[in-house]
Amino acid sequence: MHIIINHSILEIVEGDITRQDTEAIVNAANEQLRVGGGVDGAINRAGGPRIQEEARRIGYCPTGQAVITTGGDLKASFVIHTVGPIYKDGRQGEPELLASCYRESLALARARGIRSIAFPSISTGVYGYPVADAARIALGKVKAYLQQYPDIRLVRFVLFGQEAFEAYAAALGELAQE
Ligand code: AR6
Repeated sequence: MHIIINHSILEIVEGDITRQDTEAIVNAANEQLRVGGGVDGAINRAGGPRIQEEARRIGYCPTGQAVITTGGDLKASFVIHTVGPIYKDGRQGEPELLASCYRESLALARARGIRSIAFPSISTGVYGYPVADAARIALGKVKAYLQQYPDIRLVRFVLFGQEAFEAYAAALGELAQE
């Protein structure tokens, strides 16, 4: 399922982000950039130790920001690590911080000349962000970015499981109507 924005593709698929052949994939990291569970654990397992070695040298990433490392053994050349907000009640700046994750990840990709990128659903696992709300923010932010900067040609959301996919499909349907 996809929509076209300018000349770029914004698509959603159900699957495993570690298998994607986009130039970069995005990791849902923590501020310490220490290997955790969820998608972070999966990316580090599949990509091997070089990713964590570089992340360790970088050392820290504030919530809402993004840093970049090698993709190690992954098909993707780069991993962009962004730190989503831990969800409390939605009134502690979580929407703005989540939007910032997508904006900062795309800005970093663009600065490196990366033209295709895959995102997981940031913050909606261990960090507890309600997936329907997160989907609207994620897709809305990416759409706005691609409208402004057409040089990234493909943004793919790789959703883990049917529930996440359906939430993103509903949000993408809403975007397509706008
Ligand atoms: N491919 C795509 N999505 C995945 C995969 C995968 N292989 N595995 C899990 N997901 P989470 P967060 C989905 O918890 O909420 C870590 O410990 C998952 O189903 O990975 O931002 C970090 O180190 C969910 O929809 O990230 C941090 O401490 C989404 O990825 C903390 O978790 C995000 O879930 C970050 O929590």
